[in-house]
Amino acid sequence: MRVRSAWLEELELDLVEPFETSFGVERHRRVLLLSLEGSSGETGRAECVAARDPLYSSESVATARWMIGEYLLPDLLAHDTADPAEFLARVRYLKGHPMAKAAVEMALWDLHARERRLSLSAALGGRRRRVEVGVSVGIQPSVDALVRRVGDYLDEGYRRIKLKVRPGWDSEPVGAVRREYPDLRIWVDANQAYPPSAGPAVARWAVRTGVEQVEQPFAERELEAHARLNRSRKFRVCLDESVVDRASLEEAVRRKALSSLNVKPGRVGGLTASRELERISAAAGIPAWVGGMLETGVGRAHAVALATLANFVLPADLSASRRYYRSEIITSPFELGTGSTLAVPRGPGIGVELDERAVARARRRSRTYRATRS
Ligand code: OSB
Ligand code: MG
Repeated sequence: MRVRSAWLEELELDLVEPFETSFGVERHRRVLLLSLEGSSGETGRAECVAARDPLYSSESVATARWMIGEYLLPDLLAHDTADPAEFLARVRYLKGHPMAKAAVEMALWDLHARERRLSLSAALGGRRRRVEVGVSVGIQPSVDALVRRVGDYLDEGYRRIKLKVRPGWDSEPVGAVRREYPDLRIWVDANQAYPPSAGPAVARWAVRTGVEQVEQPFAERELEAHARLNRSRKFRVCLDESVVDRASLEEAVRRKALSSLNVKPGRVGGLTASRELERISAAAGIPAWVGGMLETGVGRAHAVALATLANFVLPADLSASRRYYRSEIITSPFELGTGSTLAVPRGPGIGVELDERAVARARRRSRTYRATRS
């Protein structure tokens, strides 16, 4: 592949409602949207999942814009690149910044698949035509509001609900949802908010309220605390932030710190890394699922394609477009289908096209980069 030019746009999009987690509230998202035009005339796209502030991870929109613009695109535009893996190998000397690298790598996957007239799912080796999904519900102003919100999502057809929790917002709201919906599959996600000493209390309310899975209750490095909680075996312990690459997953497996794995392609450095994590989790007998970072339709299309791989057996955090933004930036928004599923786009690459008017309305800055070699 030869990338002839690239453009990096920064969009501002309003969420349909605030999304509150243990680390903060998001009302809008700044999204970096990257387009790579190949000498073939095809264009590959991806978005960067970094948020405006470094609360969920150390990266931010500003650090990703800098990394992509100052290092990754100049490298890409100065070389021919056989495939995304070759690009990754070339930028390995640059430390860290997996979200920035993922944006470029994923746009290359889209371009590569489009040039080969393959859907991204097929290019990755995926099999499913629909992927099962759930919905992630933020912390609400009151327990009543939460129960109502969950009810609305169930009416829309979601069958698995993930509740964001933190100390002070856990056993009571989760218990209230359980009382209202005795058979519901309830997962919880704390985004590292509990100290290891809270493990026994977390286990007690999780069992009492019939929680199926507890995601990332403790800090990223607290593998031992996760392993201790995982011994209860009455619910799965899922790792999200703790797994950043192959080595961290292998260590977590060795220490029995997880019984479920959340793979977010935009967080772990892209689709090549995600596929590797899928393979390792499969070999270890650990069920995996694809997580979300409030992506637009572009990032959602990448994630949906990834979720067609064999070991993504648990429902993904990839909901319908209307759950996220007031205005979607793709022409065919994702809709929830029967059995709480999203259809996998069949067209070349990520299989979705930009709604240029919506992008123009959301655009706050934009920069073009051109090939430097002859
Ligand atoms: O921890 O899974 C998380 C969103 C932003 C940052 C972290 C997380 C999330 C979600 C959103 O839970 C899931 C989605 O995109 O639907
Ligand atoms: Mg999470």
